[in-house]
Amino acid sequence: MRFITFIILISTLTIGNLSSQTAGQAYINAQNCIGNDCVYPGDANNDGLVNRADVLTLGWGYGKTGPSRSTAGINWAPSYCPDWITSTPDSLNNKYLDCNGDGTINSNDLDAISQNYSLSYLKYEIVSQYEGDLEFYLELNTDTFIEGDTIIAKLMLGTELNQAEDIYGFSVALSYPEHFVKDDGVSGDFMTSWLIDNGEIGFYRDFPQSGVVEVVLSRIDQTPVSGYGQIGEMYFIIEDNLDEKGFGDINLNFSTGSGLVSTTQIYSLDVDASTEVVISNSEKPTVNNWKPSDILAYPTPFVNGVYLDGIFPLKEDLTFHIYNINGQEIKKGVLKSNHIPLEGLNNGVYILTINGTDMHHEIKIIK
Ligand SMILES: [Ca+2]
Ligand SMILES: [Ca+2]
Repeated sequence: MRFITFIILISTLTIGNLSSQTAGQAYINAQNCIGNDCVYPGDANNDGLVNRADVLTLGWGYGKTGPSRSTAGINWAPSYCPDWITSTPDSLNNKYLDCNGDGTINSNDLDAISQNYSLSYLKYEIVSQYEGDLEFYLELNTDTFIEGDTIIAKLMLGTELNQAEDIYGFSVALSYPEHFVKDDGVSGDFMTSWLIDNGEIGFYRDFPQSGVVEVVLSRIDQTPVSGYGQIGEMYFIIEDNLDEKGFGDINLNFSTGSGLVSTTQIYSLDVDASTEVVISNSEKPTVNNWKPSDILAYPTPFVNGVYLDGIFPLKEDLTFHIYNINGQEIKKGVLKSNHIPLEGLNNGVYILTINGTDMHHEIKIIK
């Protein structure tokens, strides 16, 4: 017979009154923990790995409060926290969701996830497969780009005929052609989204070496929603000197894989959407071969003027005219830089025209 003796040494724990769980209450002498009870800062779903599933999990407990462990900090180390009185829909204690340990679950907890992203300890559970029918696809702003342009990839979830039902959060890994995207050239915006209202949990993590960006969006009101269309958009700035990469049209692929969907639990999801763009490096734009899509005026709406993109360097003198919606000319001049000052205009819609020897281009601008 063999005897195995487990000896567990526990330092003296001085734990506060567990029945009064208020935000901001620190358990200064309670830093030790055992096994599954330990909180790792950023591992919101307590599966042993910090990744985008933790961002989705955060959304479930958003706004909830409980005992803090604020003396523990957010560095990757286990720390003790008494159980909170609240749990997630799939019965995980909310103490794990308070990633920075300040006693409140909110967007500040993304800092701990971001700092500890990809760190793990040995404990990773397989996520079960989503059985529903969920359509996801990418929509690019145009299919041809030149160097220095920004590609906008709209993330589209659900279609009019096949709406996404009862969704609380969504994540996808998006592959992009890293050799043609500038370093630090990836960013995102989640303010236009049927899935999330205010962008508080809109998160992305870029892996520029491998050309993958992981995108996560989660609601924060404990209420799943149904809908279809845009849930967010990602921006990719194309390298501004493609000469080194050779001339000619190059087909570039944007594709997705490895999704996660959050309902009342987190499921893995097969996502297979890809779309192709052409980067043209054979034909630099000149005044003679502009396409309407080359010329952009921004911002819209503008405040004190607009900037132009896509027509410089100028090959000839160009004039501009501004008309109001009734066709009356408001201003005109010679284009000297990429900025047209437009102070003092009333709010409304205007038409900007740019004129050269054999071109006439109109852009609608809004103040
Ligand atoms: Ca985790
Ligand atoms: Ca927190």
